[in-house]
Amino acid sequence: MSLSQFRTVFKYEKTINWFPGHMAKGVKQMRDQMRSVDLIVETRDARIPLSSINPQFEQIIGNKDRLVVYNKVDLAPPYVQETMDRELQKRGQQAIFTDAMSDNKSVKQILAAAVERARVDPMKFSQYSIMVVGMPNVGKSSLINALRHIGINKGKAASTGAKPGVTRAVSNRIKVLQNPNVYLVDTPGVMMPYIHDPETAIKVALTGGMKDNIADEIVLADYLLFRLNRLADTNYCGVLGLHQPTDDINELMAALGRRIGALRKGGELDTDKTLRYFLRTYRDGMFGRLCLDELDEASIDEFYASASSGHPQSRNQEKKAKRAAQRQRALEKKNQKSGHGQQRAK
Ligand SMILES: Nc1nc2c(ncn2[C@@H]2O[C@H](COP(=O)(O)OP(=O)(O)OP(=O)(O)O)[C@@H](O)[C@H]2O)c(=O)[nH]1
Ligand SMILES: [Mg+2]
Repeated sequence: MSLSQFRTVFKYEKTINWFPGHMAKGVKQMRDQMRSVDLIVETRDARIPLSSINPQFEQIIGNKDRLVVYNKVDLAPPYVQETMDRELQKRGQQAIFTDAMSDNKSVKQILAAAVERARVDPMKFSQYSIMVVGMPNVGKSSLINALRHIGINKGKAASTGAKPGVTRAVSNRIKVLQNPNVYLVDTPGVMMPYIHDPETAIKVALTGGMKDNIADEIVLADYLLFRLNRLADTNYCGVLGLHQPTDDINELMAALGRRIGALRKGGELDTDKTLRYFLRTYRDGMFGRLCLDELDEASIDEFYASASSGHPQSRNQEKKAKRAAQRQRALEKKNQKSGHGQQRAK
């Protein structure tokens, strides 16, 4: 079968949501501290430039001065920068594109933007405060560490990790520059309380914004395969040692499992191990620089129109999801009290 005969739509109806207690608490802390902050650095993931926009931040940030940072540009194709720069400018927002791990020059632009703003107001020169917000795992804490290293040559001040939900609460002020004195506040990654579109949730989970056990790993893998084929990017065959592209995730798993030796006793395929290998290979950027969102003008306009409409048709579902999140938090509390913390749905 050739690529032209492969699926053109991904059929998946189930919504995936993740809004644990520390996020609700984090939102409250952010709101409480908003007054004392001069600038919000809203961080997004360049691999999903639209799906990593959390509309909840619009309410939290309000009219506060904002800088949009697209991080992980090293994993995204260059056209993301060009397109989103243009689209954000149209909407009166300033965007910076960074690689927090290995490109100091890109990160330095955040300091330059802060210095420019702090110089305008002598009152702000002695203390300019920035709050870094964004969805889980987009690289907020890594950016803060990189800024501190660049600005005052000091070591790591914020915990980072490859899993979402590493930062659990709003941090104390972290100094990143002297004269003007610039301080940053780290915040926990915050997911939308309810994700209306199942495909958006899959993209967020695939890029590491949700724990893998919240989403169904086989669905993530199947979606990834669907996307790679849609992009006509068959690079994955070479990387995984497959003879030809396939549209069937089970076929891919079987071939890959055999190739990496992920077999249980009796020669049965170890699906979990094979799935993890496939997802990790993607997340490490081994399939190349990929964007999971459609970035043609019509799709972007549709995204913004739908975000501003507030999805009225889904209000009931949203209420239901909120109640489910409340129940989940109550259960978490109960488990913690009875010493079964490890069973929490994180
Ligand atoms: N390739 C790449 N990886 C990055 C970049 N920035 C951060 N990371 C990695 O992404 C993962 C998440 O980074 P964190 O800084 O912990 O992300 P966070 O947004 O603070 O996450 P939470 O605290 O869980 O919300 C880590 O494994 C980082 O090494 C980047 O620009 N490029
Ligand atoms: Mg963090």
